[in-house]
Amino acid sequence: MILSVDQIAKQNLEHESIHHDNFGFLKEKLINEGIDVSKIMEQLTTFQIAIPSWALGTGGTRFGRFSIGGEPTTLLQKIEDIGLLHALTQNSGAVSLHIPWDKVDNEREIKKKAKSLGIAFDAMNSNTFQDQKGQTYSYKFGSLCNVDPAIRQQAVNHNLEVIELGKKLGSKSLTVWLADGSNFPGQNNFQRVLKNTLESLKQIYKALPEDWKLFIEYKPYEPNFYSMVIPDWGTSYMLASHLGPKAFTLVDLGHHLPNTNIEQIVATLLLQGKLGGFHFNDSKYGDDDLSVGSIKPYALFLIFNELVYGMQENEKNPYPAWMIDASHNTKDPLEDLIQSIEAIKNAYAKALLIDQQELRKAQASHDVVYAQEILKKAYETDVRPILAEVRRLQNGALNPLAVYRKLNVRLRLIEERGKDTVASGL
Ligand code: PSV
Ligand code: MN
Repeated sequence: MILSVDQIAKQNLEHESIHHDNFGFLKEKLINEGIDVSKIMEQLTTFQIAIPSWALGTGGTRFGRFSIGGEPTTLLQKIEDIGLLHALTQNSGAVSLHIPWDKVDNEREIKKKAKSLGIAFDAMNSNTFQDQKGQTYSYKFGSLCNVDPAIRQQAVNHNLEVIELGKKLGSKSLTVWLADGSNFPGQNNFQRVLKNTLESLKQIYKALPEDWKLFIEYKPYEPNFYSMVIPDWGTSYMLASHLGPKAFTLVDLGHHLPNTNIEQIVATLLLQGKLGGFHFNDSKYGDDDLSVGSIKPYALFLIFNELVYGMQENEKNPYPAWMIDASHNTKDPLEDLIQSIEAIKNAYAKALLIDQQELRKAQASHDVVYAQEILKKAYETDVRPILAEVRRLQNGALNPLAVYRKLNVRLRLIEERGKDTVASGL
C-alpha cells in the first residue's frame, strides 16, 4: 500500500482553514518575541528519525502477544510501512535493520523499494543476545565477553557479517547492544569479561569502513540481573574511547535506573564529542519501551535542551543518529510510531524556542527562578501548528493520525496481507 501526495493533500483540505489560523497566530506571536521561526522550521525539516524494522509488528510480553493483523512479514513490507509513515509525517525517512531478524536475501529489490519511498538505511543492529538455529556455540553465558575464545570469535564474526551487509545496503553505522552479564555473584570475573569485550570490539572496530561509526549501547539490567558487562554510559564511553574516533556511546532512554538525570549524561557525552546516537522511548519503571513522551514529556524536553545546546557548542561531536526503539503490545504500531515521531519533534521544537542568551544571563546572575521560567515558557508553548506547517510544506499530512484513520490504513493492510500475519523480531 502506498499513500500518494494527492491523497494526503485531499485530506489536508479538511484541516486547512483551522491550521491556517493557528499557524498564523503562533508565527506572529513568536516573531514579536524575536524568534526566528523560519530557522526553526528549517531545523525541523531536516530532522529525520530512523524506524527500527522490529517496531512495525505488535510487540509482546513473555505472557502473550496480541497480533493487530496486517503486520508486515517481509523486509519489503516493513519498508512499505515505513513509507506510509514517511508519507504522512515526512520525518521518518530511514530504517534500522536488526540481523538476523531481518532476512536480506534480495538486496537489490530492497534498495530499490527503499529508494522509491525516500528511505535510507540507518544503523545496522547485530544480535548476539539470542541463539539462532544451527548456530555452533550458544550465547547463554555471554557473547563478546565470553571466557571461551571460540564463542567470542563467533560473535565477532556475526558483527563482521552485519557490517558487510550494511555496506551493500548503504548503511554507515553499526549498533552493538550486548545482553552479556551475570545473574549471580561469582558467575563472572568483572575485569575479565570487560577485557574480553574490549578485545572483541577491537576486532569489530578494525573491520569498520573509514566512513562508518560504531555505537555502543549500555543497559543497567535485563536480561541479566546481577551485573551487565556494559551497565552504564561511563563504561560505554570508556570502551568507545579505547577503540578510537569512530566509536561512540548510544543513549537508549529506557536503559537507565529510575530518576537518572539523562539530560546530564547527554551533556557530558556531547562535551566529550562521544554522543553517537539515541534510541527514543519512554519508561515508568525500567526498559518499558513505552511511546516516546507518554510518561515524562518534560524530561524529554530537557534532554532536547541539552541536545540543542550541545549540537551548537560541541563541534567535534558528530550529528547524532536518531532512532525510535519501542515495542507495543496494545496499540496499532503505526499509530504509535506517528505519536512517537510527533512527541520527539514537539520536544525538539520547544527546545529550539529556549532563549539561550537569556538563560546564560540568568545563570550568570544566579537567578534560579528566572532560569526555570525561561525553560517553562518554551515548554508551555503549543508548537503543534509549526510541526503541521513543516509537514504541509513537504507534502505531508497536517494531521497524520487523523489521515491514517480516515483512510483506514490498517484495514487496508489487513485486506492486503491477512489477519494472522506476524512480523519477525521481538
Ligand atoms: C535492548 O533493550 C535494545 O534497546 C537494543 O537496542 C536492541 O537492539 C533492541 O532493544 C531490540 O531488542
Ligand atoms: Mn535500544
